[in-house]
Amino acid sequence: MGKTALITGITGQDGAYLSDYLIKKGYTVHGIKRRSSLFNTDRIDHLYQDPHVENRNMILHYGDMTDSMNITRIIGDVKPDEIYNLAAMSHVKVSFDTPEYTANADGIGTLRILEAVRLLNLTNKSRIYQASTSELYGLVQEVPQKETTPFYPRSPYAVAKLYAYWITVNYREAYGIHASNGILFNHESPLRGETFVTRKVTRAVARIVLGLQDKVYMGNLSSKRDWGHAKDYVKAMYLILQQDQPDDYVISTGVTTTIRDFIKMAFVEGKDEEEVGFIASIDENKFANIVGNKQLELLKKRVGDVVVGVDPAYFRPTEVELLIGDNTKARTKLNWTPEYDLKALCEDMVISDLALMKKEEYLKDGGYRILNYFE
Ligand code: NAP
Ligand code: F7E
Repeated sequence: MGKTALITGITGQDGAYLSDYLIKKGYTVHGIKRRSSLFNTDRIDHLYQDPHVENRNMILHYGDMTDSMNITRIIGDVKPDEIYNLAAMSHVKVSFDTPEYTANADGIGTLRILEAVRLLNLTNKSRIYQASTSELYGLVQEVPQKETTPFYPRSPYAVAKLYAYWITVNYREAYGIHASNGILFNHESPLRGETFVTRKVTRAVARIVLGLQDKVYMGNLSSKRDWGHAKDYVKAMYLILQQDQPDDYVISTGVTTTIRDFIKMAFVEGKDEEEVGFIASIDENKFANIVGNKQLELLKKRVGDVVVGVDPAYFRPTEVELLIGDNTKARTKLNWTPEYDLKALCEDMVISDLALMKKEEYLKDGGYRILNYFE
C-alpha cells in the first residue's frame, strides 16, 4: 500500500506539480479545492479521475481554509500520512487589499490544520509540511538569507505567513507533531498564476510578439528575486517530510536577478538577439516622486518604441527589495539540488506561453525583434 497525502491548495501551481510527483511515487493524493462558479481545476485536469473509477489515486474534496469544521472533517476522513498545506491567498500585492481575509486563510488556516491533527489524535501519524516563504525576510536583515536570519515581514501576506511559520514550530515543540516549514523562495513555471511578475512578462512577450497586445505595464523593475522552477521545489517539499526529524529549510537557487533583467531575458528568448531597445512610456508626474531625478533622466532618454510601461499602480506600499537564499542546509541534509537555472526556467515559460497563444508558425517564419535595453 502506498502512502496517502492530503494537499490543500491542490488547484494551485505547486499543488499541481506536487500531485503529479506524488502520484508517480505511488501515493494516493487527496486534495482540497474551493467551490468556484467556473472550473478551477485546469492545472490538475490531467490527473483527475471520475468518482466512479475504482481505486482512484486522486480524490478531490470541497473545502476552504477558513472553515475549521470542514478542514477537521476532511482530515478525519482521510487520515493522511502526509499533509502539504499549500492553500493560501498567495499574492503579496492583493494582501494589502484583503488583509483580514489573508490573515484568516494563510495564518489561522494553518492553525486549523495543526489543531485538527491534534484533536483527531493523528499526531503520530500525519506529518505536516507548511508552505512558508522568503517573504518572511522582507526588509532583509542578512544577505544571503538562511534559516537563522531574523524575519521582518513587509506585507499582510508575510505577516500572516509569519504566524503560520511560528504556530507550526510551536505545535512541533508542544505536541511532538512532525511539522516542518519549507521557506521557499520564489518559484515559477508555465503553471504560475498570470499576475505574478514572471508569468505576466512571459505572457506579455508571447502576446506582443504575436501582435495580440501592444505593451505591458509593470511595477518596480529594480527589486531582486531568487527564482527557481516549481518542479524542483515540490521535490524539496517531499524530501522535507521524508526526514526522520521535522525541521525548517530554506529552498532557493542562491542566485538573484532584477525584474528588469528577467524582462530582458524573456524578450530575447531563443531568437534574434539584436537589441532593439527601449523602455516604457513614462508619466513624469507620477514617476518623479518614486524614482530619483537621475534615474528619471536616464529613463526619459530611452523612450522609444513602447512595449513595456511602468505603472505605479503595480508598486507596493512596502516592497521587498532583495531576496537571495542560502540553500546549504537543503543541499547537505536533504540532498536537494535544483535542476533548472533561471535561463532554463525563463525559456520553459516563454515557449509554453507562445504555444498557448497558438501561433508558433509565426516564429518559424523569422520571428521578431523586440526590446531589450534597459540599462
Ligand atoms: P497559488 O498558485 O496561488 O495556489 C494557491 C492555492 O490555494 C490554490 O489552489 C487556491 O485555490 C488555494 N486557496 C486559496 N485560498 C484558499 C482558501 N481560502 N481555501 C482553500 N484553498 C484556497 O500558489 P502557489 O504558487 O502554488 O504556492 C503554494 C503555497 O506556497 C502558497 O501557500 C504560497 O503562499 C506559498 N509560497 C509560494 C511561493 C511561490 O513562489 N510560488 C513561494 C513561497 C511560498 P484556487 O485555485 O481556487 O484559487
Ligand atoms: O513579485 C515586482 C514586485 O508578485 C515579484 C508569491 O508567490 O513569491 C511571490 O511573491 C517582484 C516584486 O512575487 C510587477 O514589486 C514589478 O518586487 O511575482 P511577484 P512576490 O511578491 O515576490 C513569494 C516567495 C511568495 O511567497 C508569494 O506567495 O516583482 N513587480 N512589476 C511586479 N510584480 C507583479 N506581480 N506585477 C508587476 O507588474
